[in-house]
Amino acid sequence: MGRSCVVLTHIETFIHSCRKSPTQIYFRDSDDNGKALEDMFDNIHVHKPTSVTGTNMLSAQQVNHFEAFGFLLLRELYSPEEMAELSREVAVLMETQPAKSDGPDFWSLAPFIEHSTTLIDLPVDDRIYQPMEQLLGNGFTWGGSEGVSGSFNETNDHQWHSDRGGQIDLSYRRIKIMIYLQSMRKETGALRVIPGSHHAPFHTMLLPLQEQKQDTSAGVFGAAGGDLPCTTLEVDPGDVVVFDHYLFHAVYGKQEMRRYVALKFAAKPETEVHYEALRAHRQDASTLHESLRHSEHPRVKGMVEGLLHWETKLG
Ligand SMILES: O=C(O)CCC(=O)C(=O)O
Repeated sequence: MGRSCVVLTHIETFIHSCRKSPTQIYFRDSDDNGKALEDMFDNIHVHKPTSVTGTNMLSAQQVNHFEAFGFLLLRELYSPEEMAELSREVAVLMETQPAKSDGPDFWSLAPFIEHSTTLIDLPVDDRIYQPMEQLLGNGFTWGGSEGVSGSFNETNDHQWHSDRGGQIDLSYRRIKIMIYLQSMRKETGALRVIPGSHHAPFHTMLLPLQEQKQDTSAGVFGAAGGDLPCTTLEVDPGDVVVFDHYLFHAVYGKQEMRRYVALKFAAKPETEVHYEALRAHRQDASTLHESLRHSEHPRVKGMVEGLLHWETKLG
């Protein structure tokens, strides 16, 4: 029997259909009502809403938060079932794709989701696409993906850094999304961020951290990296972290089983300088996977056309 998806405003409208077939419900009402429905009917699964509008658009407050602090933590964006499926597919890719491996316990591949017929849908799904359109604007572009397992160093940390450190003068917004497959807390590998460090004056003051040695932070600020003031984005599977690529971030206490999928996006490249900035990080058209380059999906086409335009123009 097929599964139906019902968006609800009134309880009466769906009870009949629930009796007939397994039903997934996207509920706009309170969590209490959703729970009561699950209790009443075996074949109902209630999804918590990601926004009160019934869409995946960020609220004005979330947009303000991103602008001011440079990050968002979106809770329970994916259901446990979706995360189980995602984890399975990630594991398959990790077993079958040759990767850059810096050690027995480290595995990484970029591009990553481009190798999967299911994971490739992540960026066009409303839950990712709509927030990216809000934060990056029309014509935003695909910036590639990564799959990572384990730690690239023996200290199981990633010292403070910005992925686009020193390029702040470009004011060219680029975003990274982290989908972690394990729960993480402050001392066990959760991503730490320095709120507001994507703003030019603050960013510039932190640039000495870019050296990323074990004693860099102590040398610059008199405090070990693990003791710098920050916000820790503790996550459980299903949560999603969104951060500005200029933001300073770090990780301490990575655990043995630690995996994530990263999705990257950028604002529409308006100038040659923007495109060259993408090229410097292998986010230009030359790295576009064939399945994206030739996709007929309107959202994918929109996300690659800026790159293809500059490729034609500049080679
Ligand atoms: O391992 C993580 O959670 C963050 C990775 C990171 O800092 C980076 O890719 O720049």
